[in-house]
Amino acid sequence: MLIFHNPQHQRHAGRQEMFRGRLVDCHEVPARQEHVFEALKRRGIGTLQEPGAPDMALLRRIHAPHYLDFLARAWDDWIALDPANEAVDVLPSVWPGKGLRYDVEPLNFSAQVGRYAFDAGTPLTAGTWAAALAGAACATDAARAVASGEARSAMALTRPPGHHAGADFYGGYCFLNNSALAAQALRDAGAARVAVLDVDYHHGNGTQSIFYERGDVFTASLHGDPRTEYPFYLGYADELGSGAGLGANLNLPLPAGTDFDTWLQALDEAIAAVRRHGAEALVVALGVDTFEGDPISKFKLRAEDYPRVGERIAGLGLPTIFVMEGGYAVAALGENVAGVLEGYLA
Ligand code: Q9C
Ligand code: ZN
Repeated sequence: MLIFHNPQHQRHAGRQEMFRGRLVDCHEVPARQEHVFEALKRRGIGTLQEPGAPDMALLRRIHAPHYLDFLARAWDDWIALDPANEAVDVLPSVWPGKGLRYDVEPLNFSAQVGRYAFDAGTPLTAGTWAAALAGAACATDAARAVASGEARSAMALTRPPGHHAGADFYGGYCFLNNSALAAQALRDAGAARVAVLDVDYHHGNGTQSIFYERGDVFTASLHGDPRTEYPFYLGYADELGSGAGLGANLNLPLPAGTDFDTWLQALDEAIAAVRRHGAEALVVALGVDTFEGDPISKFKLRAEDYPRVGERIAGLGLPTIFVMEGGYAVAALGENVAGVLEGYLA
């Protein structure tokens, strides 16, 4: 297994996120990737590799060019408003919701931020664009290494995560949709049908929305029931895809408190659906915020459960790309991610 790790990830280091009416320290921190990196190295899992340059043409097919332009200039625009802004990260405070216009780009910077960000929990920092781009390169290179036959499986070990980011929006700590980029790269390399299996605690709303009208990329997500869990406004079982994509989206919402036995039944259901779809390659959006010790999530998976997750995924027998998503029990991240990969490789 090739592991493409993001050498730029530390440049994205948000200071504060809005959480229940207060600014609190970010959950999505650089130490997350360091713990996974060290665990993989220590256990000798895979071959660690750095990514090449990002493929901007591929990025522009998954994300709207005007959105990418905004991300690229956002920090400079923020500092141009006031050099003292250096001390604060960019967070939105106003949005084009409820009867307001989404189709016009206001000149006001805060208004622009609100047009692209769907929550106030995702700080944009000085190095966010550089880190997100290198992360996208990890996902693309991982997909291409597997598609070319160089490796049977690969992992994109990156942060920031990606599955909440859509064609023209960010949120949920995500800016560029790494899993979607990997899926598109697999399609471009010749796989007629691919699947994205999202096992993060949170619904992969960005990935779902990117592929919602496409039949060639099957999206399946098991996650905390959005009636009570973030991202709240998407991820329900009646979202089946539309047009050519009708039947190519599967949501399996599960109640808070779900334990491994119940979760595993949902995983098996998603895996059976991936098989029925006829996918020739698989992207796993690998969040381990399903862990019982996760500070912002409510499932009950234990460390010893993760190898069995990897084993089940291996049972599909598909060329597979793992893409790092969430997981906020920072000290346990290494063991839990390593567990999935070891179970997969066993
Ligand atoms: N009161 C990922 O795992 N904050 N993103 C939730 C709930 C957002 C998680 C606050 C959680 C986003 C990639
Ligand atoms: Zn998550």
